[in-house]
Amino acid sequence: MTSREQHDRMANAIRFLSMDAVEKANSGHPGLPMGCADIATVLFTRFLKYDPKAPHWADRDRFILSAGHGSMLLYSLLHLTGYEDMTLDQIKHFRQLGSKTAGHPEYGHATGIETTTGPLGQGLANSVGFALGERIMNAAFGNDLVDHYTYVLAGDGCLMEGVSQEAIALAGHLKLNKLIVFWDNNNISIDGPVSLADNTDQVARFQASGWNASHIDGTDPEAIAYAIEAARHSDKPTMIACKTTIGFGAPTKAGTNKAHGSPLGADEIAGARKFFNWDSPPFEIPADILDAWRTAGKAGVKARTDWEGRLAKADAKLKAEFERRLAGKLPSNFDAVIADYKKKLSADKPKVATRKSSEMALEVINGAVPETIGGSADLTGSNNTKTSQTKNITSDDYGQRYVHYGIREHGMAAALNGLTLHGGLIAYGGTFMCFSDYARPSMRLASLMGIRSIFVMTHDSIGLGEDGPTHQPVEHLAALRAIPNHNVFRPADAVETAECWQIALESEKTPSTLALTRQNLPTVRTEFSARNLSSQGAYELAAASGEAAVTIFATGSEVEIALAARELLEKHGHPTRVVSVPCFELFDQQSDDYRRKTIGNAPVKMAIEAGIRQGWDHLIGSDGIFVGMTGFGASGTIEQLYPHFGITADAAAKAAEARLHGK
Ligand SMILES: Cc1ncc(C[n+]2csc(CCOP(=O)(O)OP(=O)(O)O)c2C)c(N)n1
Repeated sequence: MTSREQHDRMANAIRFLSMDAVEKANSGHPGLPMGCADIATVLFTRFLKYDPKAPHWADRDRFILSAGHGSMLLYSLLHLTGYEDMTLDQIKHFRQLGSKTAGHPEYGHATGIETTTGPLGQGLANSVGFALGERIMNAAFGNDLVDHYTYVLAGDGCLMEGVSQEAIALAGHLKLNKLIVFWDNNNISIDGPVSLADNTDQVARFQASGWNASHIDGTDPEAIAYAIEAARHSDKPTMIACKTTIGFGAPTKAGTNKAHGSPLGADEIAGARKFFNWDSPPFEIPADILDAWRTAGKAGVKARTDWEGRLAKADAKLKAEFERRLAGKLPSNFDAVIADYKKKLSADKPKVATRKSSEMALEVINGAVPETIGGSADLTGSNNTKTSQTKNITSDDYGQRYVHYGIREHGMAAALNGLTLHGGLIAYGGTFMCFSDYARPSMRLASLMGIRSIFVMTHDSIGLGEDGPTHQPVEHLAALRAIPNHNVFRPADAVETAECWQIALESEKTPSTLALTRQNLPTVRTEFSARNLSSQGAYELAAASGEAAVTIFATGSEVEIALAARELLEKHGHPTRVVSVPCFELFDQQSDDYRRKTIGNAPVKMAIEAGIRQGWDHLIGSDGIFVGMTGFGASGTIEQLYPHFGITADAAAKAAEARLHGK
């Protein structure tokens, strides 16, 4: 049991490392670590189950710093408790290029960083996925292997962001009782007191969403411990409103926004040294305090080795399956399953919407890959995300595979990231493509983190018809393609859809978006190819009858139009080839040779896509012909809309001929 004095000195070690690192970097946020040091110390010395020597231990508790600007709190904790890659040198190089101690915690930079945070609210929203992932894995593998908590530290900013409400409501609904959130209730944000912009009764708000919530003194270690203990035995998620002081200990800046996001300055730090009676020079931790921290960091070794013992003794099949899933590897027969399915599709030649093709592919995938977790933001019947294997996950039954996320696209996308990061699961979720805008902040973070979240975006163009321009994506393909490390797939038929799903599942370090149609499309890949042609990003689907005069590039629903335009042009004596382009990003990764060959030298290059032109010039050149959208869509039938916007085979063929004739 740590004495109060010992606790204080341990907490002060966090405070001084944070102050010193921000000071040396000449930028950063000292206020949060100084205010929350007591909470962090109690959690990491008395409750959190972790082992710095085994940072990836599957059954560790997760700690998520949702208020990512307070990154020095996390870096200090990782250093003090003995994470090997979080050296003092890293702390001294806080925010410097190439260091692990980035401005905000970045997943993959250092061990112990469970998710990338900084965009406020994301960590909190991820945590719903983490906590749900724990319950799902627990249901699959039992208490012996999976039984851990998810702790979150969130600030006023996290709670003000809209995504927090989506997350809180979902967690309350699913009764994720092993989710414990500390709210750094310090009344201060950047502009000044929180009351400038918000007067929400946060405790009442959480309670209204099905949480336990109560106020405590966030600087009183016993109050913190008592609240955590109670939270761990709760049947609901818990929010602990911790009254703290931003920049606690800084003589004039504490309790003000001046302590939020800039170095305190030499005078304030000198004052804090006096206040805390801390006479060590910058970056030096008194040996007894460092020892105490390192001892705390070893407390989880027994729990970890006990767990390893249980895993070693587990049923061999269960153990192998657990390890496969945690390693993120697909079942060994996966490729064969997809190949068989593709063979069948090329023979059957179904004429279905790609959202339906996606459901058909998922029926095969979900049968072969037990770790997929499906879901939709209240558009299940439209997104076709549910299959025979995926029954509803409820607060009474986490042993199922489908999440009704409610009308919460952003919360869903953030939860998908949390499920993915938890490990052992492959999570996908659907909405209308137009509402990818509502999910985009989390989609971007999936790309930044390099994780396998999968976003199913149906109703991917004006082809959705009468719902009109509010629902018709126009710029969304370009906008999503603009995100680095994000595979945006727009398959043309059932075969390409199966291939794109296969790539999405196999892309362990890249999230995927599947853009899928509402309208039916014929099978264009009528000849079976064992190779995944979509994995090249673009490939010649139909060759020209002679030396190509025209190359038409198209994606998704417009491949059918491109093929019809080709027919017309060929009939008029213009050899024309069609290149299907299911994924820009993958095409960009091909060899120069393949790219050159696929783009070809036809004098006329044309692209057909029912979206905006942006991004296409790198295939068709700035002088290429683009048949697509130049503004918003309209409400009408699909049969009216395509001709209305000039996206037809006839219009495409005429445009190509005009160009061939020099007009
Ligand atoms: C989505 C998003 N919007 C804005 C910011 C910029 N920002 C960083 S911290 C902050 C204020 C946060 O206030 P609070 O959570 O109370 O943190 P504290 O001042 O207590 O450290 C803002 C607006 C951000 N990081 N993320």
